[in-house]
Amino acid sequence: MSKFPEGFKWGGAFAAHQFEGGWDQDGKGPSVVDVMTAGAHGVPREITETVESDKFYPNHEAVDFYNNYKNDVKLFAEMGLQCLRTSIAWSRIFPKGNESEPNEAGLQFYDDLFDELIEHDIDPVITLSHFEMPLYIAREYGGFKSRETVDFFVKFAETVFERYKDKVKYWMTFNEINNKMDYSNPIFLWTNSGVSVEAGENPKEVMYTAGHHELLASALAVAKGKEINPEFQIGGMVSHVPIYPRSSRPDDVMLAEEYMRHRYFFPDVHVRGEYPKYTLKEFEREGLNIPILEGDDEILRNGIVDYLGFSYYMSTTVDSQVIADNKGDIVNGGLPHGVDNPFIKSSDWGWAIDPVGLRYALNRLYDRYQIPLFVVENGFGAVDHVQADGTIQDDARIEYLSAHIEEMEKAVNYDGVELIGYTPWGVMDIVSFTTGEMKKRYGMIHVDRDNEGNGTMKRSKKASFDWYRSVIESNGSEL
Ligand code: BGP
Repeated sequence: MSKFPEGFKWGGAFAAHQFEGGWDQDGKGPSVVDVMTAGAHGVPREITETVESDKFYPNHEAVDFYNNYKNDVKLFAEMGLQCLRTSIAWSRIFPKGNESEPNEAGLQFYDDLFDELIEHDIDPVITLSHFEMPLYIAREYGGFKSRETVDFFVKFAETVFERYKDKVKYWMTFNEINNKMDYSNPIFLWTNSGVSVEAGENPKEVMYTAGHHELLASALAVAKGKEINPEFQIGGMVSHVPIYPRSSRPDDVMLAEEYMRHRYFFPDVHVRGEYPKYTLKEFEREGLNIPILEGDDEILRNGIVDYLGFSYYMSTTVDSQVIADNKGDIVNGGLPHGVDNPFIKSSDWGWAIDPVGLRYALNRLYDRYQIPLFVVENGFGAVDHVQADGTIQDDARIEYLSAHIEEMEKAVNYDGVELIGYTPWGVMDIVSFTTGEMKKRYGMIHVDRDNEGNGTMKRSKKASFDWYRSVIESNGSEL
């Protein structure tokens, strides 16, 4: 018995910079992540001025998908993937970002990759920008602080829409466009928008300025894409971390609600084509000066998305009392200063494991937007142990994923949520985004590569590989 609707898409998700490697191959320019060093437990990644020879940059080689894609696609096909979400590295196509002509070798790589996928009955699902802005634009123009970057992005979008119009149907504009709401962490503004906050600048104003430009860029790209191929389905993509009140104390409930606006602002504009009232009030209240020009409202209205893709890894919990005691500022940073939820366990990286939260997220988002949803990231980042015989028994990952799929099934069949598909994160081990480590693994395919860049890059199947294949084969009924 099939548990999911016919045509439901089972797949896997990646980002170019986390698995391709080949950072300077075939004319690719450096991107914002190419100057990010590796982190480790408790040691944040560093953004360096240029590439320094005595430092290790894990994304430079990543897991070398760029040179191995044919073999990897074979494995994805064996796993039964029906779609593969990845991004087109912007700086492969426009190495500096402001050229008048694209880099043909970069375009050819994605032509070859998409052909290979299609030949194996795997549909490419493409994110235009997944933390891969050309470094030059970030350094010379201040990334999305500047309105000129909108034009650079739209040109890039138009180029790839035109080139792959017969190969790709599902697109997303910006990956996790809303995670820069946590602007107190420089990594999010840098990777999301190519932006650094300079002395004397108001970080929140900088964040909303970059955000406004990205929302315009997204809307213009949607409109352009529809002109190029009306069959395109172009979505927004957000990170969704539901925020629970710690108690039934009305202040806790209201606090959670207010925090949730930080998650909702970007998708509200993507889907409704206009700024929500609560944000306009915030601008007014705090005297924020955001360069919204005449005509921008029309651009936003004309570029609303067809569906909403989102990542779901965890929930978080807030307590109004804790905030009051710490004199915490609820508008400083988008992600709340969460407190422990006694009903939920966490991963080794402190990410709350909450499958019911996925059903809750699907319901909240569907109630709010009434458009199809796509779970384009979900997964369990963990340390894997290779046994003496080379096998990896990743039962905790299987347990995590099956519990989330079960809740997703309830959202579809019981709650009536319209869901396009499910692409768990990093079905093959890749570089972790937040930590830059290889130690934090999501894959069902193991890659022999360590935190320092040692290893043979050999691929091998974990226990979850066969498990996921049978989930797909049975359309979600064998978990
Ligand atoms: C999301 C990003 C991904 C990604 C994932 C897991 O925020 O879209 O790029 O890597 O989180 O995060 P991490 O790799 O840090 O565990």
